[in-house]
Amino acid sequence: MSDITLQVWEFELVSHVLTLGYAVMAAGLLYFWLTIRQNLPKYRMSNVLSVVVSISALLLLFFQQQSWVDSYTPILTGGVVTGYESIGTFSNGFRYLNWLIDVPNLLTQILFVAAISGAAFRKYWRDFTLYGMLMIVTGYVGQFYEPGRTSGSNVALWLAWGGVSTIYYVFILITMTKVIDEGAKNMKGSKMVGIFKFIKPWFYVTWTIYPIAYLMPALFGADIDSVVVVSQQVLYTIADVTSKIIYGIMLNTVSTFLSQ
Ligand code: RET
Repeated sequence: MSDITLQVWEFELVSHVLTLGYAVMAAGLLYFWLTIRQNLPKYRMSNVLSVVVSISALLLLFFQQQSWVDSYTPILTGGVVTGYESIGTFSNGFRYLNWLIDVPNLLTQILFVAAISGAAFRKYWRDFTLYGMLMIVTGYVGQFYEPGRTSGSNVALWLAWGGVSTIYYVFILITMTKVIDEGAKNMKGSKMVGIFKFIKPWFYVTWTIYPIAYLMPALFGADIDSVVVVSQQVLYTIADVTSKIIYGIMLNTVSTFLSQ
């Protein structure tokens, strides 16, 4: 990325948000692990997948925070820190690779709680994995062309790869809608249907934060500046907490209740 100067609060905000992010992942990890036995064996795989997702995100956010701190150096004016200047490359590339693990797991875990099995399970699992991986890999390629990078930036290619990625994202939304409708039918009459159905709008909103963060350079002008970098980190972290941990808590609440 090009040279960026951050205000002190901007540098600190991102550092704090990333730290909060990995602390939440650690808490989530323990919660999903410790509550696993409150679920019937047929639901437990959902908790196992939440544990896998939490640990991979915990590591990612931890290293993302370290990389953030290493990528900026304080600007001193008369011995006082008045801002931060970029010295290294801080990129979101690691995040995309983390999603490669987490996205298929997040999509698969709901199949256990929705009580989908047999051939239907295999079909949904295959579609989720395929669309998820293609969405991320094409988005990963696209982010190399993000406007404002010192080299390689190309707006047309950035939008084109982002557009291809969005097609797979729409397939995921359609498949998830079917899964939630089917799962709600399977638990008809239970008090948990309301929470389970609420996962649908929750999923739409929290997952859509990711493409919005991708588009930040378009919303704030082509030059990468501090607003883009800072807002991306804050948005991605909010999306991580809501799409992994809060989603997992909703699924765990439903499956624990259904296990009684
Ligand atoms: C990209 C590229 C631009 C277009 C779209 C994207 C969608 C990303 C999504 C990511 C979800 C990630 C999750 C991670 C959890 O660990 C790749 C930003 C549509 C939806 C849920």
